[in-house]
Amino acid sequence: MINNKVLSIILGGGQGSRLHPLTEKRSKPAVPIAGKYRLVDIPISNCINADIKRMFVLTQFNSASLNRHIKDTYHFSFFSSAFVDVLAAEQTPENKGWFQGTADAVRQSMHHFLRHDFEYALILSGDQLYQMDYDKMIEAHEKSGAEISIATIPVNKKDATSFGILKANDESIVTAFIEKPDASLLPDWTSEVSNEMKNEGRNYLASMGIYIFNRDLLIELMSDHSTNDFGKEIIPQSIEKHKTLSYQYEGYWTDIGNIDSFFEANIGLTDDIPKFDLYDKTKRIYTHARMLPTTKLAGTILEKTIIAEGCLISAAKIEQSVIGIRSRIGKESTVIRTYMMGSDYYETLKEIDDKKIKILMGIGERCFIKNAILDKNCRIGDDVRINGGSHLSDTETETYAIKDGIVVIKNGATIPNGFVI
Ligand code: ADQ
Ligand code: ADP
Repeated sequence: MINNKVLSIILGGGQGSRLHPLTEKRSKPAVPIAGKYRLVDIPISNCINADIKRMFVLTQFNSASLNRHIKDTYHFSFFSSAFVDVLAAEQTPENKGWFQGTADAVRQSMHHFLRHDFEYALILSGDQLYQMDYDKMIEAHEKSGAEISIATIPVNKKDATSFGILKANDESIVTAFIEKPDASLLPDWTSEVSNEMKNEGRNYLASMGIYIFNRDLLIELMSDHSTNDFGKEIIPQSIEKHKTLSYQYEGYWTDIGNIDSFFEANIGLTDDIPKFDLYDKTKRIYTHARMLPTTKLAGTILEKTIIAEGCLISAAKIEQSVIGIRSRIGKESTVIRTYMMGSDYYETLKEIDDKKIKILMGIGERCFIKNAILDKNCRIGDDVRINGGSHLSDTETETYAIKDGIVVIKNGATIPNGFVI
């Protein structure tokens, strides 16, 4: 079977802080999405759905929540060769402990990969929301006789400057590549695309940062220590020397590497027909099976909202929001366009009755919360008003940050009664 030839390498995030403050206490793959999942569940589930069952997750540091999540979620049979292993940057005398870039992350971990039999390395990003059949890409790679394949997607002019843009010939072989071109260069980089894409103004072929490398070529490329990054160095330097296939994809795919795109991707799940389909049983997204009780609601008007398991909700109204596991929301509160990640545990009735906890986990009573992300285990007091939007400028305090008008309440932060943002 083709997929036994594949080893998957998931790039779990660099030193970059684009998702800060969500990555303040955890590594990027562990960031919670869609109310009950973690970012890393997306590429892992896509691999499992394609029957690729050997995966490495490369991360800058081994956060407790990432390890616990992987250990508690992905159990494979004792008789299976399947595994998900987390590899963190290791500090050595020559290396100060960070991966210098995506290629450096792969290079430093090569000795782990080479212990396994594989013909193709499938390199994936850890911060994208999409459901893709990797098997079809692997088949196309094998059939073309290419040494490298890049998954590509048509994008519009506005987005083109944030991606690697390429050109391909009639056989879909890549003939030119430029990483994140300056807007002034764009006129030279348009491609022939389908009428549907043309009508949407998507005339540029972008790299999705998803690559297949033949094993021998990857070993050769990684032995050159002068390169640190796939997009900036390896891909542009390779296309002339090694046959590189553009595998075009036109389904839903979005980069969720910054607060704004992360927020919109989550809120997008509340659309009538979300572009990312969590309800397609042929493309399941897996996560930790927590055995939580059902959600209990009392007197709440709900409009376009998704609510995960184990919540206790007495809010007045929740609109266009994603409410994560074990969330508690008090009476007469209103929550609009908000991603509440939920809590890692419940406070016991005894703790609550003893009045030892001044502000309970979750959202208190009579609050108004709009355009916000509430990280896990937050404590929002009573009568709190958080009104995110473009009228707010970027700022950061000990308990919250504002980025692009979105108010992010930090993990475990307490917002006192009556506080206004
Ligand atoms: P970017 O997403 O800007 O562009 P990069 O920051 O290198 O590229 O991230 C790629 C993936 O690797 C992300 O998932 C990131 O979290 C992870 N990553 C980054 N540095 C890492 C490190 N040191 N260790 C481990 N993981 C790391 C890339 C390509 C573009 C392409 C876009 C598509 O360079 O050509 O268009 O992806 O999103
Ligand atoms: P997830 O997959 O999101 O980590 P879990 O349902 O596994 O979700 O819960 C998260 C973790 O929180 C569990 O490992 C649980 O042991 C831990 N936890 C439970 N009670 C507490 C507590 N009082 N304080 C901090 N963490 C706790």
